[in-house]
Amino acid sequence: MIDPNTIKNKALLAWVDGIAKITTPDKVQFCDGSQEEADALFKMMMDKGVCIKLNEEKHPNSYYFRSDPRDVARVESRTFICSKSKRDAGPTNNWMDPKEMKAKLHDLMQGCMKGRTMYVIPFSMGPIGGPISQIGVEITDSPYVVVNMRIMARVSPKVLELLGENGKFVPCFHSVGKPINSPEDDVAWPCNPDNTYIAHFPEERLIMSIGSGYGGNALLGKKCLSLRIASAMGKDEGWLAEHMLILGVKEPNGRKTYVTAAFPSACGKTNFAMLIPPAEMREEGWEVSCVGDDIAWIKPAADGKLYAINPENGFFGVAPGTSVKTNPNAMASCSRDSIFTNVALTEDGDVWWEGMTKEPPANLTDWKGRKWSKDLGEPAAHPNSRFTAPIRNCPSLDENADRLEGVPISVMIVGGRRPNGIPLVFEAFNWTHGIYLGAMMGSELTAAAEGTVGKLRSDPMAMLPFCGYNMADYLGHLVKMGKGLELTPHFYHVNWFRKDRDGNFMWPGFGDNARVLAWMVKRVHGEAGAKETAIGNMPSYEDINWKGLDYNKDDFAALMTFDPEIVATQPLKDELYEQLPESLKIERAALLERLS
Ligand code: OXD
Ligand code: MN
Repeated sequence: MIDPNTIKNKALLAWVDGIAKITTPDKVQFCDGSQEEADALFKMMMDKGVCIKLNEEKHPNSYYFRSDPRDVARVESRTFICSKSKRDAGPTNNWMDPKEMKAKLHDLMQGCMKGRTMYVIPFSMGPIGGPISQIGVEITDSPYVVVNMRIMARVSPKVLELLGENGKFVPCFHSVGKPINSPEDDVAWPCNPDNTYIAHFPEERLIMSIGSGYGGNALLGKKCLSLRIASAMGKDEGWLAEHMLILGVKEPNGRKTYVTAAFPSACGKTNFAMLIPPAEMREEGWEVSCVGDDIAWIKPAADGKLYAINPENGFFGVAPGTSVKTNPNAMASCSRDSIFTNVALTEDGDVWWEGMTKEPPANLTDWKGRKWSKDLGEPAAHPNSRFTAPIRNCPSLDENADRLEGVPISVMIVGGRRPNGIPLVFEAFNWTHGIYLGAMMGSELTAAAEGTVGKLRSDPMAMLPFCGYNMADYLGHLVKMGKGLELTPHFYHVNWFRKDRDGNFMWPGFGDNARVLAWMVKRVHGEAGAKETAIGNMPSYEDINWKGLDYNKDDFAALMTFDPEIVATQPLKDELYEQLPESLKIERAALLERLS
């Protein structure tokens, strides 16, 4: 706990005071992010039946939460960009006039924290004091948010020291929107689904979220600050906030190359970020290390290269499908000091989810708190159930993950879930062509996203739900960012999810994706071949390291074909396409010409 009398930043104190007057909490607590503080909060929540401490032997220092079944995921339909002009929010965002939104929120905020504690969380996205890092302060009435934020961000009194008297921070207001007017209101997972708003004011660098306590709706450092607000900052200040993982590839000769990759939600970003190369490649000396699994902040440095940091300090990973087989590093990351939300509970006080083991253990309690059996016809863990795990637990954490200046980026990857017509990998001819590929990205929807399962959704740079301003202007900013660089990263499009006629995946994926990474890295250093095609440069069979994988030449040839009709499809909304920068329209014309 921080003594408010020690806080020098007047703007912060005035903001907290103003919010407290409107929301009328019982008390205000300034958080220091310490273990003692978290222990006290967990104890308070356990005493109230809000969470369960997991079996200390199986998952030390870890806790289990179940949400209200109406509050289980990000709600894109309730997420708004409130720029002064509608045009600046663009054709892909929900927009509301800032004055109108504030008036609406102001009504909902009246007394909304009654009976609750208001927590004030000073945090840094990125290493504290780093040149790419940013400071935020979240106000919340959810102790669950406090204990998650201390894993996902750097919460520390040092942040306030750095702020000093006049330092700037991004104010992040959050409330579950459920005042305690009578004892019945004091439920385990308070929320207000009928009045949920996740509002962003990019011009003011302000976030206001009310009504939901789950994930990106409530942990405001993540999608709200690190993508929506940061993308708007980046546009004004000449940097990039991307929905990208960051990893390092070490070759047998010891050379290290850093890679970022943008994939839409539910495309295995965490798995790719924590990839372990096949044993035969490891024996040769290949290593992959993790810098981050979701977000990259990227800035040009004085040497004319792009440098990236992971603004986060933890993983908020989708649990189902994660196992010691698919992602041992993720399993190790959440093996202790973690929080689990909406997974299933075993009879000995441990967690389980679909895909963790082939057979579910006996006597599970499901995410809704029911005795679970297969006959229920529903999964025991919610498909969007999560682990919140400290990044320091990741066995493959990169040695430079905490470097203030970030790591130099030589490769950028985009891709999605494409069952048909798109090859495993191809290389863009140049930066602008790469951004074009990112702009035209699409992915098949799975249950984790809102929408129809199996439908292809256009998702430019995987930023569709995360761009804090006009998507067309954002794509233009990306093109521009390549201009002044001494060295632009090589750009690639990948597809791990191609299926054959019988619906089977054609590529093993997971660790074997290291074979694709190895080719990319060699390309960057001018040491691997490629043949030019209409859509980009592609590896031949001989260009790939096949040690330990029996994958024949014909299968590879089939995997690398493309369907010109699918490639030529323009998936963007007409309104967005119209607003695109001319350079991307020229890329499109050139592609159509090459295909004809
Ligand atoms: C996430 C997402 O949770 O992209 O990271 O939806
Ligand atoms: Mn994400």
